[in-house]
Amino acid sequence: MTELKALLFDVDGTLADTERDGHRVAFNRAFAAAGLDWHWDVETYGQLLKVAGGKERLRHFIDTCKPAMAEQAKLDHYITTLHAAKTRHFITLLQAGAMPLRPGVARLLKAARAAGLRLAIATTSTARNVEALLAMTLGEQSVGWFDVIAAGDVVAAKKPAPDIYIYALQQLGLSARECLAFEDSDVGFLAAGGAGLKTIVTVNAYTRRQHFADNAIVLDQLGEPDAGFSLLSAPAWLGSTDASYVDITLLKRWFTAWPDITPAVHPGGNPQHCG
Ligand code: XBP
Ligand code: MG
Repeated sequence: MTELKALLFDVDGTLADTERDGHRVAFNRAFAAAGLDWHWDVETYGQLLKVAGGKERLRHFIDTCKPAMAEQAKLDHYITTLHAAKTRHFITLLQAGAMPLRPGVARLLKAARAAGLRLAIATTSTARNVEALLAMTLGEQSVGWFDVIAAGDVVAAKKPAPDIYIYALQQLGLSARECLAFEDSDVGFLAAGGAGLKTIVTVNAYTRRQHFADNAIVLDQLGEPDAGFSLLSAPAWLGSTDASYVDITLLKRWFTAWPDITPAVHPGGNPQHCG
């Protein structure tokens, strides 16, 4: 019987609801500071989220909506500089307390540590953003709770490619069969599944209507003892559950019953928008 040894967490949308009022606002503030008349409203940003990675998202936006700029020399350098400014704005928003952890996250992380489970991060965002979020919400020492923080450009291929999860597993020295992953989006679910990871999805306003494979456990949140989750989608093997919040006992029960998964494949393609 394979033993559960580690939990791998996505960050944006999973640990905290960081996209609509965090990253999106930070992008818009960086655009304004750069003298650009670009503004990503909530709906447009929701479309752009199909492209993981802030720099990749900027490049996609320019290629599809700002063709005159797309031919600009040193565009990659321009994007990198604009993205660095955006990250500074994001950190400022974090430090103002704009992005608390989602329900159940702090409780589950602490319970996992108490149960001797290892913790890792697998995110498209930057390590700097992750460390700032953890320090702001759980204290500086919480960065050390994670054996691995696999973030951003440490891999070339961003989610939905599985590379960031494969890298995190390699750094942990564990196989996917010994772990569980937590994600919020179809892009992230495909990345984790592509690495062979059984994945629990906690959706949010941007991802609630996305489609997840039939083998996904989809919740509206991890829940708390006094505020339970809603089970939005579950594989047949899960049957009925009287649980109302995700704790280590429930995770181990699901992990033991979970049939081995076949890696999911992303259908490919990027969204059109230019709102
Ligand atoms: C979601 C992403 C990130 C953020 C923006 O990351 O795709 O790109 O939207 O952060 P996660 P950066 O994998 O944690 O869901 O601008 O730092 O990329
Ligand atoms: Mg995410």
